[in-house]
Amino acid sequence: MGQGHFQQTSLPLEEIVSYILHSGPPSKIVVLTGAGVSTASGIPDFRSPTTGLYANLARLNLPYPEAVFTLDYFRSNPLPFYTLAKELYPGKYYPTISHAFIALLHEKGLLEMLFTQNIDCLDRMAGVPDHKIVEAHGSFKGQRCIECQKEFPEKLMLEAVESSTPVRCLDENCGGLVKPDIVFFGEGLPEVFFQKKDLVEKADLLIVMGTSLEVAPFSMLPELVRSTVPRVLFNRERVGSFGSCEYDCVVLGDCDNGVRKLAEGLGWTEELEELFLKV
Ligand code: CNA
Repeated sequence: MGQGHFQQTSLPLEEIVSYILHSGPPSKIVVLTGAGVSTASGIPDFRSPTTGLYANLARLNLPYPEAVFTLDYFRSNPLPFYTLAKELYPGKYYPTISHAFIALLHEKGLLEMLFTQNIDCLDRMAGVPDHKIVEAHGSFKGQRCIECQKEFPEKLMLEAVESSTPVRCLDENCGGLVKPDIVFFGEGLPEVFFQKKDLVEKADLLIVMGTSLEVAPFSMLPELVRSTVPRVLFNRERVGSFGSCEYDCVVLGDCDNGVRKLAEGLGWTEELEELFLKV
């Protein structure tokens, strides 16, 4: 949604601190994340103007940047995807303070669910357990043939990604290309996304971090919260409909700074920094 179509409002962060500390406390916090929570770890996002992946894809000779994540293009030329996969593959990067903050919410019994668009598995590495994460766009956790859907061995996938060499299904009768279980444009989201999205409707607090909210249907999640529920945005830019609701709190800037401010208000600084050092 374009900015300026509505009166933009923002609650001060102190109001959120006091809501968490004194109104219950809210036990159902839902967190939504995107690539921006991982940029501080060194993984580029998609859409940041000069540092994002889309701004740096010229060397891959793509017809348009998103082509790298479309099945039709992948079928005709899988090399650009494998080149990018090498950059994004888990194992080279470490969680940020924002990931640690989500893990801390879990430790405190306040995290209802994390919905992430990220495919980097850094939330899990920070200590958020599997059952509290919905990877809306899949992840590098598994891989399969795009034609017959047969699973492919992880070790061979790792070698393929390391050498940026596309691999094919081990079934000789098929021979389809193999890709990690990340969701391409035009593919359906994992069933779990639809099963769990009612948790957003029931949330007592929504925290959104590091996403442009450009990709549907994920981008619709912030619209599902009840009208009296506060929504907090930690992002470098205002996105989606943030600022249009009475209980929105918009904190512009790096999300690591935003969560540190929130943790400070809550008196959690020491625990957060300790948890961050451990991950
Ligand atoms: P995006 O469209 O690139 O948007 C990123 C947003 O985060 C933008 O609004 C930036 O301004 C903002 N941002 C960047 N760095 C920071 C920061 N340090 N602090 C605060 N805000 C910041 O990425 P989305 O996640 O919204 O788009 C959805 C795509 C991106 C998903 O399908 C992902 O799979 C995909 N992606 C994931 C990764 C990853 O797993 N780390 C990396 C790159 C892309």
